[in-house]
Amino acid sequence: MTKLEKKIIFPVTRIHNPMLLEAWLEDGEIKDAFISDTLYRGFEQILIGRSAMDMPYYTQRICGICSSAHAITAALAVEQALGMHVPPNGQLIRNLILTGDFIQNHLRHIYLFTLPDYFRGPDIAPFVPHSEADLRLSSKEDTQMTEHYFKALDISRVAHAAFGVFGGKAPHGHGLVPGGASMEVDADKVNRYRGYLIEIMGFIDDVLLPDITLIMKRYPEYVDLGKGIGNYMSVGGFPNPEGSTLFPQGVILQGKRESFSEKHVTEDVTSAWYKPHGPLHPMEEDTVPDRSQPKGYTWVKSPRYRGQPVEVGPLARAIINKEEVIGHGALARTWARALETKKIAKAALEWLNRLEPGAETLDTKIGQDSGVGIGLHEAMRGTLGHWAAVKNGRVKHFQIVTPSAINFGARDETGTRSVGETSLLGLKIQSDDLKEAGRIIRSFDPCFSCSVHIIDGEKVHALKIQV
Ligand code: NFE
Ligand code: MG
Repeated sequence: MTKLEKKIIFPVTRIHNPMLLEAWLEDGEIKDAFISDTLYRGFEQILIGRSAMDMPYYTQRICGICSSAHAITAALAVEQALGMHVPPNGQLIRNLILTGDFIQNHLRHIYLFTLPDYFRGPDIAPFVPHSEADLRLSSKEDTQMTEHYFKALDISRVAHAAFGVFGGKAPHGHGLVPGGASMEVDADKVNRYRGYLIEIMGFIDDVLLPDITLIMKRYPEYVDLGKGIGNYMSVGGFPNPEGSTLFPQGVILQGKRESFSEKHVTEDVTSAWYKPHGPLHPMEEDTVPDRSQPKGYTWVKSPRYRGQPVEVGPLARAIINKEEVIGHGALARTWARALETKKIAKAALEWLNRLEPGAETLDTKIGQDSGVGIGLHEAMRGTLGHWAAVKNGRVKHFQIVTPSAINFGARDETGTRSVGETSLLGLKIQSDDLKEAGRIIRSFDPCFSCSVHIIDGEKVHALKIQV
């Protein structure tokens, strides 16, 4: 029998962050994979006892790249708990804040974190040292992709500026609060936002979509390599004032569609470093760290929907929305993310046109000072949920389930792997640095994010640094 060989990528992504992949290979094929978050943060405990009205501000600090997704989700939870209502203008402004944040996220993810796996940058920072494995673009295309990499940085900054028009600043804006949006609408803000959006839309059509098309042409097998398990979920998002939403809500389990109910969401901690409990609804569970758990290998819990792992993100949203998708693997996710960028930008132009200068954006009236609220909104990487109990205006219980936890949580009490771990099984590895696995994991846009070196887990020394 061949001995399994252990290989580690750490960290996996190209922003800061503590995501680790432990892959077990036999004859160059991944037989098993463990994905671990090596950092404990404890946000859910930090929130206890604080003013519910501050939740959009606190929870945004969970992350620098999906901050407004936490703001909206926390605001929804608090509004439900306290009986608050958002005026139509406030709803539109929130969508516009989120739009800026989604677009900067999608552009940065695609250009800064994904594409460097597929093209050769120049011999300057941040492209050196780089992996030479399996690069298929011509040198002219490499040069063009490098130019687009830097242009994408510029345009993602423009998207942040759009976020800032109604958010006050980015990331961690001030403009999205329980009851609506704190900024008023005037012609100057609308015009500034529109200018940013038009510049972004030009980049999407002229650069982003052709670039991903080229990558799919050169790496066709990656459109389907790294498939999930056929379970998809979206809780919806970007509501219009009359109630329809740009993003759909729904679930597909083993090919069958059903409507979403938050009652079916559970988390267990069998393989995570927490005080043990079986599958529990977020209103029932706690978060008690315990690094000594024998089966633990990560700080990420195991979110499940009706006991099953699901995939979330732009590809899941497209599938739930019955849009045609190009495949189900790594580059299909990236293509869905690119198309979604265009879809949101287009919708934002309409939201902008519907804003009413001078009309109310915020309603601070509260119905009661205690209650329970569930905020659900799609974030950049997929489904985000905040479950809150509020007593006398203060947070009594707060549980957050993030998209990266859903895609990459620990294996559960039945030993079932997340979609992220499963997507690597059977993958053939030819590179020294597990580039094939990196391409697949990064296609989910994991937010254990960040940089750049690969280590050998046995000898624990750096093998390679790549950007
Ligand atoms: Ni830090 Fe986030 C998103 C949330 S975590 S990026 O999108 O919520 O997956
Ligand atoms: Mg949580």
